[in-house]
Formats: sequence, structure tokens, C-alpha cells
Amino acid sequence: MKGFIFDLDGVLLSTDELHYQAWKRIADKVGIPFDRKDNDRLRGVSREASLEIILEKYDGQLSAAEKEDLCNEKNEYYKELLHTLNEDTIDPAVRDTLSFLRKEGYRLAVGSSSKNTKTILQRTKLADYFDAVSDGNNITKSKPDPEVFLKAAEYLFLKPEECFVVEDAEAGIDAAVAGGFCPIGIGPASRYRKTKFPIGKISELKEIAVKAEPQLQK
Ligand code: B16
Ligand code: MG
Repeated sequence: MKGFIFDLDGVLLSTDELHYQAWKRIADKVGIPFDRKDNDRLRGVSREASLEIILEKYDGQLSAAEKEDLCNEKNEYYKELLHTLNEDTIDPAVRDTLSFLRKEGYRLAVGSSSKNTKTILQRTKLADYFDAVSDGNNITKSKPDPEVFLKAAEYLFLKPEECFVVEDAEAGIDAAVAGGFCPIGIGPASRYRKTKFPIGKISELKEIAVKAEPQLQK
């Protein structure tokens, strides 16, 4: 194994609450019931697919243009909320683990559905830990399609079978399996039957990394 591809949201940090507040504003405006339990179903799902899930409780009909406007409005509000992120948002164990993996010779990438990935990495000062970023801006199909991870592996000049994928969402684990990656599940994904290595906390990656004996030792 030579690389680790990290999902962003739910693995490196959690922006669940910010997504919730932004979608709640949209749901209230349209008059759709929406709570934190509904928000859990949006984890790892693209912006457009998230709106479709929210609209399951809507009686009326919206045109494609109206849906696009709602997605854009949600994103504008979400981007405002992203200003609350900073270096301290990140659990120190995340930085420690990423540093360790780099020292062991692994190449690291982010594989996220979010089109705001680069802003989030910059605001939290995580950008420099990664050799590559594959996100919602360079894909046409979201998880559970493997495209986002296949692109990440390509950017790392590695084959899928040489990379672990670290995910918190079942859709992400499905994407990793479909692409031929080795799936590591954290949080809800640690209880998913398709997860090869379930972990309780991110620092457990160190042990997995040492056992996998990277061939790119510095
Ligand atoms: P954006 P991940 C996902 O990130 C989030 O989990 C999901 O809730 C969000 O809808 C999606 O990104 C798109 O985000 O609206 O910023 O493009 O888990 O794939 O890192
Ligand atoms: Mg996620």
C-alpha cells in the first residue's frame, strides 16, 4: 500500500452542523419539515442529491431552475458559515496522524464530494498535508460512484489497489469498494459490513499504516 485517500466531511472534520443550518434555512423558506435526523441522511451526498432528499417531504413541484436557485442559495449561506472554521476546528489527532503517515512515506489525498473542499482545507490549515485533492469540482458522478477516488488515485500516480480510502459514509465505502480500493470505516461507516478495517478513532490509522509496509520510505 502506498497511499491514503481521505473523505473530508466526517473524517478530517465535521461540517454537519453548518450544512444543517444552511439547509434548515432553505427548508424553512420553502415550508418543508427538516430536522437533524433528516440532515444525517445528507452525509456524503452531493448538494443536488441532498435537495432531492429534502424535497421528499414537499407536496409541490419545483422546476430545474428553482432547484438550482435553492442549491445556490444554500451554498452562499454555507460559505458564510465556513468563516467560523479555523486551525482549532481540527482535532490535533488528525494533524498528528497525517504527519505520521507522510513520514512513513505514504502519499495522501482528499476525496470529497464537496465543491468547497479547497476553502475548507485552507481555512483549517490542512492543505499542506496533502499531495492531491479530488473533489466535487472534478467529478461528474457522486459517491457511491468511485469517480472521486479514482481521480484522487490518478492525481497521486497510484493504482486503486495501492490506496486505502478512509470514509464515514456508507455511500463512500460503496464507492471505495466499487473502485477497487481498501476501505477503512470511521464513525457510522465503521459498522458497515463492506468496511474492511473499522476504526474508532483516526489515530488507529498509524497501526494500519505500519502493518501495510509502504514501499515509498523516505
Ligand atoms: P458542497 P464529503 C460531502 O462531503 C458532505 O458530507 C455532504 O453533506 C455535502 O452535501 C457534500 O459534501 C457536498 O458539499 O455543497 O460543499 O459541495 O463527506 O464527501 O467530504
Ligand atoms: Mg463524509
